[in-house]
Amino acid sequence: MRIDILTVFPDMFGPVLAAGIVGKAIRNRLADVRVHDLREFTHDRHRSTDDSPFGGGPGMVMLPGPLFEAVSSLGAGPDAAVVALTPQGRPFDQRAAERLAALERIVLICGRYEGIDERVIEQLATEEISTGDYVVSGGEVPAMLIVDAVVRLLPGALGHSEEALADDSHTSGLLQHPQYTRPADFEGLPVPDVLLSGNHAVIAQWRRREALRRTLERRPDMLAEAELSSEDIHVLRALGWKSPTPRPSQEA
Ligand code: 9D3
Repeated sequence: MRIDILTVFPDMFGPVLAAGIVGKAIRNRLADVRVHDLREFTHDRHRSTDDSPFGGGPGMVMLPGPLFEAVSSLGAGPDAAVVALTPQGRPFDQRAAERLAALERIVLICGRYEGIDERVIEQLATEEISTGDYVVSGGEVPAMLIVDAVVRLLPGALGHSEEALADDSHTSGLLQHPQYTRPADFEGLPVPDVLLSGNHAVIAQWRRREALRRTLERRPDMLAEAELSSEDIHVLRALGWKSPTPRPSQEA
């Protein structure tokens, strides 16, 4: 897969693209990630990438010129996703990562300033994505997040032991249980006894219960979609879960 990133801060990406699973996938040529400085597609003396908004108001808006020229220069075909990263986009999730990972090419346009000229969104972008409901300074960190989530899904990107874990959390639909490693007593803080018992059935039962407990506590919304056994539902009810029942509709 090839990923092109358009940004006014190309220097932000180096270490992120070199480290860990993403770095390895790039070195192994599973992913070809290219970062492009938008200033290379300007022609004025100041190499401007932004200007004031028509209609007035605070802040600056990304110019369409450099973005149109940059996307044009990439020669991406009709199957490529051209993603504008903006706070107005659809929220990014694992399903979106899977969809993008199935493509041969994606282009990530990193928004900066108060926003991107809407003609870029309408004419150039095939979709608009936000990584979540918080404010960051631009689309660069969101782009890194998307590259990471997508590249690790490429066939061969994960090692065998990582692959074994890939069916976790967001695929099984529950949060992960707590993890512990040595020492069994860290400065008076013990590991739960059950994990030292060697009884794998009891350990599995404890972990499932902890996963259910945490999911109920932190992400009760996930329980509606999770694959739950009747034993799971028993445990959840004992923990105070009120399974959402369909509401009688008020329509005629
Ligand atoms: C004044 C209103 N602000 C919107 C909440 C303006 C604004 C904030 C932050 C405009 C741009 C930005 C920069 N952020 C992004 O470009 C961005 C982003 C984000 O802030 N959160 C989550 N995902 C993304 S993707 C791009």
